[in-house]
Amino acid sequence: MGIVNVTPDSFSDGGLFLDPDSAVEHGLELAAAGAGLLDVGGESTRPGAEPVPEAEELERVLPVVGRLAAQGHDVSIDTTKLGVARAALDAGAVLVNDVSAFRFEPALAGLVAEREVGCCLMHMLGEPRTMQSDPRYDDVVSEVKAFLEERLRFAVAEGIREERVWLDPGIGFGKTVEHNLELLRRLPEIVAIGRPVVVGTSRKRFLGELSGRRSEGERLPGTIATNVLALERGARVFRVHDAGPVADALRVAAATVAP
Ligand code: PMM
Repeated sequence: MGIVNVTPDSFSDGGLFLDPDSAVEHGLELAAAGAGLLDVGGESTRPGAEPVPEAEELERVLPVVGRLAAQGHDVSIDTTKLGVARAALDAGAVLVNDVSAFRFEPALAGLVAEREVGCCLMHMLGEPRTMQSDPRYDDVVSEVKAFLEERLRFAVAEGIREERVWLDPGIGFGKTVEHNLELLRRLPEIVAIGRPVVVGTSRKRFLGELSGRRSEGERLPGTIATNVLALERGARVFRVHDAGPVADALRVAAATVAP
């Protein structure tokens, strides 16, 4: 899953692909480098980020989704908003990536059911504005797992076929470095839910803290290490900025993992 952030303020690539032409070009590069799904987002979810009005988010993402889908690429829409998801599906997106797992707009589940598309449901503690202020858990893995199981039940109750649901522990979303590491170490417990698991470690701050790499662009080795280990522990979808190098690493790693 290649990341196409059409935002002025995402933590590692904010502002780089804000105009549709450069976002589309970037999406095409990610696809050529090995991304099988292009994740287009118009609202930053970095810690402390303020929500973006729906009209603005639509203006950012719609032309990009439409053009990438029209060129035959599978596109997911990274949004928590019903109106944005609906317009993106109309424009050809095939999956809704909702970092709130239908908590912010429960009616999104009905839309996904009705359109018979896929969805990715992610764990986040609270909301982006406040999630990193002293996150606490008794046992982060059991709590994230229980949350994802509950959201999966909700999705199915709303009419979404279970086979269409991916689950994501939400690395960095209301988690300390140690919480992220615990989730990655015990990823098989999340995989045991029985749905494809998505991981998003790409360039994230905890990699910087572990490696001493302050600049996001220097965190590719940490990104590769965590994605390869996540693959070995059962993850099946890898949300990344650097599709080429990560795809190479995953291809080689996959060849050494028992099928
Ligand atoms: N991370 C970000 C945004 N969307 N979606 C999923 N499913 N999983 C993630 O880990 C995730 C996400 C934040 O990263 P970005 O600002 O680089 O897109």
